[in-house]
This record gives sequence, structure tokens and C-alpha cells, in this order.
Amino acid sequence: MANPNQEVKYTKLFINNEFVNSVSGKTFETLNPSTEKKIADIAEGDKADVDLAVAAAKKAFERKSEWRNLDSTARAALLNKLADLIARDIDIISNLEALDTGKPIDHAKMQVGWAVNVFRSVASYADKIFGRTVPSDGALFSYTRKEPVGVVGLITPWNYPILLVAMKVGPALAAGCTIIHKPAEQTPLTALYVAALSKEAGFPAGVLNVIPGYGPTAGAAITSHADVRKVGFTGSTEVGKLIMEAAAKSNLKKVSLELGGKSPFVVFDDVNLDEVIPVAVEGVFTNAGQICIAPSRTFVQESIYDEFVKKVVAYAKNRKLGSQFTSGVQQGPQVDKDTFDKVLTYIEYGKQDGAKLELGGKRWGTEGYFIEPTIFSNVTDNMRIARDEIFGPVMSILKFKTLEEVIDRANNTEYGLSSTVFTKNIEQAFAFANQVEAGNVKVNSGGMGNNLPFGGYKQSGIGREGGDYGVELYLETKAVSIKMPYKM
Ligand code: TXE
Repeated sequence: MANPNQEVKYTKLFINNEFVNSVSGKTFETLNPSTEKKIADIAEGDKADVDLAVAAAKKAFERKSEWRNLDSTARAALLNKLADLIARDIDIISNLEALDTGKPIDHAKMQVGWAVNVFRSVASYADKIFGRTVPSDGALFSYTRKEPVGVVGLITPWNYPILLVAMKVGPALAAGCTIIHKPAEQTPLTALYVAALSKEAGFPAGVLNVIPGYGPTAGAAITSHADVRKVGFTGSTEVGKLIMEAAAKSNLKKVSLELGGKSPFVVFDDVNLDEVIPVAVEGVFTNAGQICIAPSRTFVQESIYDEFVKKVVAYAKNRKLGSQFTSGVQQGPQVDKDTFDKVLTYIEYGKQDGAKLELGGKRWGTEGYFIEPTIFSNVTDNMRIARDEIFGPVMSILKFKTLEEVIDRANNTEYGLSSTVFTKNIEQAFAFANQVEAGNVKVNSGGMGNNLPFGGYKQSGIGREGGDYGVELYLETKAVSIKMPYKM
């Protein structure tokens, strides 16, 4: 089971169903963030490799190719087979995911399980991609067809690597596209493992290609490639903008973006704090706070503010930090040195801007990129810790008085990914849910239902992933009109 010495079998680029070295012969190191030590050398993809991968994907997508000729039920069966293989190798994949990201092994295993479910779920859509007949005027028979977009580029980050393979590669395959996937440079291991499983499952050569490498080189080569018809991206808002720009300047490829957030978590004074506090803490500190939907602005109503701060500090203080393979660990390290430095910088900003440090605030231990769970109270809207995405284990607690005020303040951000409200008052809950500018709302819970659309308002993104919405992102809609001898 849990094995910190898990063998790393796949370290090369995956093009046309073969593992190959990069054209340049260059490699880069992937590190274990708990120890700062190298796990493996990974082949470093760049433009020349992306060109080869796109050529393979283009060929696999040609009319009458094996992939294009496949019945949709057979496509569904391949996706289910891939899900079976991931489930078969769940221990290996969980070990690789934990090693590469630093996340606790049981969290990694849960996420591999989610990935299996996502592959099974999209498999169930593969043979249900329906067009419509449309009652047009005149003697025309009109209908729509849904068709795969073509060769797609998928660029994913490092916070949920295997889950994001499932959320992007799964729907693109269900739609019938062919793929160039660039995993994040920090965490390429599980994407390469899934590539090997896709071959074992029986996906034809060229359907899934995986090119590890850096953003400005391999990533940019994908987003500006003339034969890539769509890019699906999860990452920072800053890079999301570069991707749209590259897409526009090259071939106007379609773009879907899942970007950053600064999500509000609103606690009214009619709640049972003992129910709310574990949810607030898990939301901000799970995955060491490296979550796009992290409820990183905690708004607490005035009359329970002091009690909330006291209780949340007492609860968060007990979190167990440590290496990903130590039993009972709840929080691992930040993924890399840059992220670690960014979070510590924001903690300094919090102090400089006048917030009150209630817990943590510094590095944990002497090795690895660990940061103590950190809580600030007396946070106000203009402080940098209340405005920017920190992407680390930092809770910022703000005070509010009324429903109207908190809706306005929750919406006073360029982000709009997620939101949470806790109240026993149903009118208050609906008012918040309907007026908050966010792609999802959680009421009295930290959980989000599966198969729901997932994506952001404003600068948190474009498009919706999840369920049939996710498959739709990889489809074109064609309208066909056929002349009839008379209206029928
Ligand atoms: O993200 P990047 P980084 C946020 C979070 C985090 C910050 C920076 O606030 O602290 O972004 O993280 C690829 N063309 N999120 O620097 O750079 C890159 O190689 C094409 C939120 O890791 O956006 C990687 O595969 N691709 C987020 C992916 O983009 C490029 C998850 C994400 O990296 C590229 C991650 C380019 N020019 C970070 N530059 C979320 N929404 O969950 C980079 N990439």
C-alpha cells in the first residue's frame, strides 16, 4: 500500500502510444516537496515535441481513422476500461501522486478514486451525444449534429493532478477528440502513468499524447499551434489571459478556462458554530490551501465574531502536519519553493496591513515546504490577504453586520468561482445563493454535488466542466438543412 519508495516507471514523453525522449534530449527534475529531494528526471517537452504530438493527434483524428470509425459504445467501453485499470493500480497511482504533490497518501487515494468515478461518468455520456431535429420554416428537414472539436490541447496545474486528468482528458475522449496534454512541471508522474494505461486499455495511437514540460515553452507551443482547435486550461488567471491571447493570435482556437478564486464563506449568527468550524477549517486548509475553490475570505457576523475566532483557532491548532506517508497527517507541504515563498510573502503582507495574527504564520519544521496553518482576524476588504489568491493555508476572517452588506462585499472582487453560506434562515440562504456572483454556491455544507457544472464568473474562468457540461466543451454543433419535395 503506502510506499514512499514507489518505483517511477514512466518518465518520458508519450507520443503516438510510445514513450520517447524529447527531441532536445533535455530533462527536468520533479521533486518531493516534503524532502526537497529529486524523485525522477523527466523528459522535457518543447515546441518540436509538441509538433510531433500534434501531428500524431491530427493523424488519429483523420476521417475514417480507427478512432473516428469507432462506435460511440466502443468509445464508452474504452473509457470504462481505462477507469478499471486506474482502479486496479490505485495504490501505485496514489503513491506517485502523494510523492509528487506532497499531499497525504489517504487524500491522494481518495482523489484517484474520484478520477475513476469521473472516467466512468463521462463514459456514460459518450454514447448519448445527441443532436436535435428542428422544425424550420419551409420545405426543409433540419437537424443538428454534435461533433468532436478535433485536436485539443489540455494544460493542467499541480494541485489536483490526477483529478484534473480525469476532468479534462475524460470528457475530451468521450467527445471523440484527440489530445495533447501538458501536465504541470511540478507533478507530471500520474499523467504519464495514465498515458501508459490508456495504451493498455486499447486507445488507438495518437489519441492521447502527454508532453511534460514548462509553460512558456511546451505550454505556449500548444496554445499557439495552428492545428490545435481548442485549449482546456486550469491554472492562474494571469496565464489564462496569455492563453486567450495566444489562441486569438494563432488560429482563434476555442478556449475554456478554470482559473483562480477568492471565495467568500459567510457565517450568519443563527448557526451552530460547532457544525460550521470544521467545514471552514477543512475548506481553507485541505491540500495545504492549494485549492481554487478555497473559501479564503471568511465573513462572520458581528455578534458571533469573537467566539468564532476563538473556536476556529482552537480547532485549527490541532491539525497534524507532516510527510505524505506519515499516518494521520492532515496537511502536507506546499508544492514547491515558489509557492512556499508566495504564501510566506502574503503572511508578511497580512501583518504589514494590520491584520491580527491569531495562529501560525511561519514555516513548519526545517525540511520541506511546510507552512503552519495560519489564521488572521481583523481583516478588512482592502488588505492584500483579502484581495489576492494566496493558494496556501491562510484563513482571513472579516466581520459583517447585514445580509445586504455581505452580499456586496462578497461580490467586490474580480473572482467568482465558489461561495458558501451558513444560516438557518431560508430566505437569507436563497438571497445569498441567488445574488452572489459565483459559479457555485454551497449552503450549510462544504460539499459540492457531482455532475454539476463547475466554473467561474468574472475572471475566474470561461466555460463549465463537470457532467455533460464538460463533454459539451469538446463538441461543435453542426446545423444541417435538407430540401424536401414539400413541407412535411
Ligand atoms: O500557475 P500557472 P502556477 C494559481 C494560484 C497559484 C498561482 C501560480 O494562485 O499560486 O496560480 O501557480 C502552465 N502557456 N493557480 O504558477 O503558471 C504551467 O506549466 C501555456 C490556481 O503553478 O497558471 C502549468 O501546467 N501554459 C489554479 C499550468 O499552466 C502555461 C491551479 C498552471 O500553471 C504558461 C494552479 C503559458 N505561457 C495555480 N505558463 C486553479 N485554478 O486551481 C504556465 N503554463
